[in-house]
Amino acid sequence: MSSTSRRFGLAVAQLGPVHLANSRAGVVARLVAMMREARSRGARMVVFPELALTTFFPRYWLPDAEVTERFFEPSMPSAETQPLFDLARELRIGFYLGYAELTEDGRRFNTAVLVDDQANIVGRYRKIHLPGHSDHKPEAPFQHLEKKYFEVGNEGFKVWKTLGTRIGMCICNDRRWPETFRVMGLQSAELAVLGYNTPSWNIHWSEPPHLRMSSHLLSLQAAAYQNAMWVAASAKCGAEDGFHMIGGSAIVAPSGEIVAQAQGEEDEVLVVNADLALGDNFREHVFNFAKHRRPEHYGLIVERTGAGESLGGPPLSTSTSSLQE
Ligand code: ING
Repeated sequence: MSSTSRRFGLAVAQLGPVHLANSRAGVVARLVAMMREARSRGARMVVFPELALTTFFPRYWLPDAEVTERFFEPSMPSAETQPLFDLARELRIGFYLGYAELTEDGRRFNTAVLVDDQANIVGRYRKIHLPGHSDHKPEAPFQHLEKKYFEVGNEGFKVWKTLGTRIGMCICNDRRWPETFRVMGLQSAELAVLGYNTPSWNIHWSEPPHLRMSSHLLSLQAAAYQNAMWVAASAKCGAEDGFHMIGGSAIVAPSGEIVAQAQGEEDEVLVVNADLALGDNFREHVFNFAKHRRPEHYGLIVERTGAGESLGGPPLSTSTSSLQE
C-alpha cells in the first residue's frame, strides 16, 4: 500500500546569463531575489546552478593564474556570498550552490555545497565526471576546459540527512552517468540535486542542438525513475557574452515524470510541493534494490574503465552439435 504523503517544498532557481563583466555581488543579488521568491512560494530548499557565481569560464583559454584569481572562491561563505547564508537563516530555507573551489593548499575543484535552513554547510560535493579537454583547441568556436581548470572530485557521491529527508548532490555532466545516481540510491537518497551549464553547441561534431535538451531531460528522467528519487536540476543558461547554453531547468518525480520545467532562459523559480512518499512505492516494488539487484553479475562496471572484450566465450553450439550436449 502506498504510504501517506510526505510533502517537501522543493525549488529550482534557474539563472540566466552571467557575463564576464558581471560581478559576484550582482549575481548574489539575483540569487537572493530568487531565494526570497522560492521561500514565499513554500520552498524548504532551493537549488542554484553549477558555477553560479561567474560566467562559465571553462569556455576560455586563459593563463592558469588569471583563471584562479578571477573565477575561484578561496572561502565559502565569502564576503560576496554571505548575504545568501544570512537570508537562508532568516527565512529558514536550505540551498545548493555550485561554485569554483580553491582549497587552502591550492587545489581547484568544481564544487557544490548543501546548506541547511540554519545556514550550516552540511555537505560538499566535488564534480567527478569532468567533460571536455585540457589542451587548447584554437580552431574551436569555444573551449571546454574543465579537465584543465579542475581536478577530479576526491570525495565521492554522498547522501546527507538534512531538511527532514536524504539528499544527494552531483554536478552537470555527472547526470549523464547512471553510476552517479545508483551510488546515491544505494545510500537511500530520496532527492538528488544538481546544477549545470550545458553549451548548446558541440565543438567536437555537428550534433543537432535540440539533442542537448533531449539528452539532458532524458538523463534526469532515467535517473529519477531508475533510482526512485526526486531529481531537481538548475541551469545557468542563455547567451553569456554570446555563448549560448540550454535552459530546461526541471524537477522530476520518482515516476520519471517532469513535474516542472523552466519556460525561458532567464532567472526563473520553479516550485513543487513534492510528495517524498512517491519514492516509497517505487523503492518497495519495482526498484526494491535488496530484492531485485544482482551485483554478482555487475562486475565489469567497477572492473573496467573503458569498453573491452565480450564475456561471451566460445560458441555454445555448432552446426554439427546441439545445445543440449
Ligand atoms: N557541461 C556539459 C554537460 O554535461 C556536455 C558538457 C554536454 C558533455 C553534452 C557531453 C554532452 O551537460 C558540463 N559543464 O558538464
